[in-house]
Amino acid sequence: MAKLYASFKVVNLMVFLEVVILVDGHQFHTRQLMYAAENRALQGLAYANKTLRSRVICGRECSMDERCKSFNFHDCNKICELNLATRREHPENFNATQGSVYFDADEDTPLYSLTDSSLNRYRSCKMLLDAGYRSSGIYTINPEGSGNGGLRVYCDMETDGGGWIVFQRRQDGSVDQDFYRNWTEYQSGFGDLSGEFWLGNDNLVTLTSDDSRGTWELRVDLEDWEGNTAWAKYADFQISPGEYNLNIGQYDASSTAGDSLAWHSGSPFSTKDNDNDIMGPYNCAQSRHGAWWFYNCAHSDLNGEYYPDENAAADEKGVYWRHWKGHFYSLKTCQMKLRAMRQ
Ligand SMILES: *[C@@H]1O[C@H](CO)[C@@H](O)[C@H](O)[C@H]1NC(C)=O
Ligand SMILES: *[C@@H]1O[C@H](CO)[C@@H](O)[C@H](O)[C@H]1NC(C)=O
Ligand SMILES: *[C@@H]1O[C@H](CO)[C@@H](O)[C@H](O)[C@H]1NC(C)=O
Ligand SMILES: [Ca+2]
Repeated sequence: MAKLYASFKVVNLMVFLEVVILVDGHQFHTRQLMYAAENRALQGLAYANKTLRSRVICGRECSMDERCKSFNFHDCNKICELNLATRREHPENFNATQGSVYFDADEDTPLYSLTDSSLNRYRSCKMLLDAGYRSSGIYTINPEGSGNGGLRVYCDMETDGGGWIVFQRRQDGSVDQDFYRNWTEYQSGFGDLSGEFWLGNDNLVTLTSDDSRGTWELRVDLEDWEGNTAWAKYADFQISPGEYNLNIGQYDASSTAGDSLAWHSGSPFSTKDNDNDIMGPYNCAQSRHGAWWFYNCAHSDLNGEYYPDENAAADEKGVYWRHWKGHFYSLKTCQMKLRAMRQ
């Protein structure tokens, strides 16, 4: 019968495991070095998950189980994943994943490390995608003008080639009436990046600021209550400082949702407490319960009230995209996203 004991030290990027094996009273010492690749994970090959305090303890778990060929440790949630295989055996599953570290016994593994200094260079989800980050999720990017801490964003790495910064999402009404908000809230953004949110008009200005004019595309993804989806795409997306005017270029003619936004191009943003529409004292934001680039009101209002079904919105207060489902149909889900075309 064999027993395993292990002790550890962390030397830089390695976990050093000293394993003492007792076989029928005889002691064998083996030393195993585990090498780290930062901001990487081998995905889809875990046979066990545990919540553990550190990467070192995760390494101990791995060393005590002979099935374990490598492990991932996720710093944010302290999840330790023990894997049945290595990155060499499954290179297609070896993904860039911000905030994770991957370990195995291969001394080339640190060559695949993605360091913090390289992360700081990524100005957009597209740059992260090009650097090998293929999983959708929350990342920190560092667009020019975003300050030291960078900007936390949700990257959609799957839709239409990936690399999209999602800046608006509705999906279940969990923030419900909460999209009927004031100017300051739309300015700074609100909600939860993994659920419903608005990223913030100031952030949109920062991302699409002057010298990057013409370098962003806009995509809108919509879903109705029968599971049908549609999308619309535009070139040259920009939000200007001040009143956050919407500027969009060419509508992509292969889009399936119809064009319910070009009509709004050039218009300033309006909220219930900051009326910039062209309807005089009539306040489109208040009558539609939304916040949008209202003109003489709207062909679309994806920040309208969230209804639990399609029919509730006979008053045009819903989440709608007129050229797809009409202005009385309140959609089930929608997302708005932008992607860098060159950087
Ligand atoms: C580990 O956890 C993730 C998500 O938390 C889950 O998707 C995966 O199936 C789990 N794997 C195992 C082997 O339990
Ligand atoms: C990891 O990458 C592989 C290959 O690109 C992909 O199939 C897989 O879905 C990725 N894993 C995750 C969690 O995104
Ligand atoms: C905007 O809404 C927030 C949250 O409800 C509130 O704290 C703030 O005072 C409001 N600002 C204005 C100018 O009404
Ligand atoms: Ca008005």
